[in-house]
Amino acid sequence: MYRPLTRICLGFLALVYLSAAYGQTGQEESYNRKEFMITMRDGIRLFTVVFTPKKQTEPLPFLLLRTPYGVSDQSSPEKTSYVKDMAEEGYIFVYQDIRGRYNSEGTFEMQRFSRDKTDKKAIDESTDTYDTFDWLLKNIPNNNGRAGMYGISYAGWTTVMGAIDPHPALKAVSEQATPADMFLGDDFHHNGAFRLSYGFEYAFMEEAAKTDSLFPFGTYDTYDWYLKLGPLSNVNKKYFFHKMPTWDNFSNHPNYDKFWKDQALTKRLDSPRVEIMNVAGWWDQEDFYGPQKAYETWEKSDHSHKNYLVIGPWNHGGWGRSDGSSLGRIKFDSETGAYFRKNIQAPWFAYFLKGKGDGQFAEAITFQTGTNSWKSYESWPPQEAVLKNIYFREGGRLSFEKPTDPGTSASDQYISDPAHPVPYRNRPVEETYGPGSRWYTWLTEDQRFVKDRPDVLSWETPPLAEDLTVTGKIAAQLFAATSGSDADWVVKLIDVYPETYSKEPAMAGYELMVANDVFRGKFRKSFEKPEPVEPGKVESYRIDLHSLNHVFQKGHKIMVQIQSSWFPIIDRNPQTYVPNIFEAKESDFQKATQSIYRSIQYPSHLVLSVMP
Ligand code: PG9
Repeated sequence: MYRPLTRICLGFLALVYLSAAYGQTGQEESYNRKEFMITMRDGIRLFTVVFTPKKQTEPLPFLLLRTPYGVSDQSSPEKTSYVKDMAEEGYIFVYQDIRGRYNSEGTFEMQRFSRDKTDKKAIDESTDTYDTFDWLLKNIPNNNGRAGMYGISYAGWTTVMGAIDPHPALKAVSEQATPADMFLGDDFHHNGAFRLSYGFEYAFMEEAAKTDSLFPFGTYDTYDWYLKLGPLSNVNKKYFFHKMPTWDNFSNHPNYDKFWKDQALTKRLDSPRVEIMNVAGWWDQEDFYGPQKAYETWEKSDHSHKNYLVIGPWNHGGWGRSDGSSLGRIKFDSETGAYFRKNIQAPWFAYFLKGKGDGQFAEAITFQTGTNSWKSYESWPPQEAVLKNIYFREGGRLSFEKPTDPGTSASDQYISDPAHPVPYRNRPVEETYGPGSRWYTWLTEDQRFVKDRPDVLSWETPPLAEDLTVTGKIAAQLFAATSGSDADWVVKLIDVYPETYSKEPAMAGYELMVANDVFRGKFRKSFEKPEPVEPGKVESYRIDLHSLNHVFQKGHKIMVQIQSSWFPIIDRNPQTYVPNIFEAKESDFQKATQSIYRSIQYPSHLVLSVMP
């Protein structure tokens, strides 16, 4: 979730109220604030806050953000780091509560489906956006007839919804961390594996009430709570009682069926109708897949060059809220968030909405980690990258040389026990959005915390003799067997810092995950029609690790880790095939022996896009 302001702390709200007129600095604000209830075509009214510059000298464009997280305490644009640079330039900033949330009327529907266009009375997020612009153009004076939209995550997704069926005034949008597919790669599932802690807590947060609320765990380390929960069917039996529609949708749609496909962006996007800047973060813990998929999908029919991509070294929404000079313990040598806001986001909107500047924007700008530098590309992924396989070898080695063992049995094993799942981050696993939560930086955590677990396998190269630049798509090709009839495979690509690291001695030996994902075995042939895994049979698993722009520097090592649980972000696979894990029984959860093969016949490897 990305919210410009956190609402959990009531004392903070009081402060916001007091500072509404004068801002936190005590200086008078340079924007006027007005609230409106804007009527949609079906009579439902949406709560909207409009900020106009106090000293407006020319007609200005609108910049609209639509969110489920509440806009009434939105501070003045020039005091909001996310849009401060644009506020100085002058826009009419508009914030709106979407249908059914906070002060808006109507019913909230999680990622509302697109309307049936044959029904003239039907509504969806696109019509709500359209009706809002229609009203704004007529009722907010001194506008220049042009509009933009932007927003992170849910507000990135509402931005996409505004752009697929745009009002004629809408000229440019920046979707940032939009989810694209909730079964394949974003908040709720990855490759069919259910994101338990996120799905459970988010469904409660959005659907228990009209305003956000945290689930009352009563346990600080939610790892224990989720383990004691037992089978997922206990959620409705003990806590939700079928009152959270999103949870019921998870349970009723365990496979990639029409529900997920109709919701996915690949089904909803055609050619770009307005200028679009897609923005993603390399360590986005929620929607890393989405913006890349949105860019890729639009790119297929981007005949008039309207589609752009930016990826930086950020967590979910990090480009909006922080200076971006570091994430967790990882430093980037410059203020990457501030750079994005000032030198990418602001000029981009200024050109398309105000006609300022030369309009020379690179197709793709991605931050290269390792060297810590911004790079521009004419296409993404860059065409000059060459695919290179890096193989799992005997003795825990990782090598560009293929395995030489002819046997079919050359493999490494571990036992995966659903009663002792591998934590996805160092415990305590605080409630996702709870006090003191380290959710926001977990993807950058030092992976040494699990390295010595017997159910986590690692393979690594010797220290590199020279830099290796990986830019573009990457994937894992596993050949694996299980003694059970279903299994999860978690793959992590890790940059291991040198044992002596003079640049930052405390980072010596740090194991930084630079790519990862999980794959639920029963979907290996089809996400629509899962099939049990045959116990003991070596199966092929192709696992998309998305993309990367990272330099493994000379003296660093490349490591791959494999494990079969990542708890509680991913629910425990029972390791016994069940058609619907939401209906699994306690007795379905069984230990299994997992084998990862590394032979001539079954050469497990990662496919890297290496720059020549
Ligand atoms: N990741 C959040 C979300 C977006 C869309 C649907 C469900 C969750 C968010 O940050 O808004």
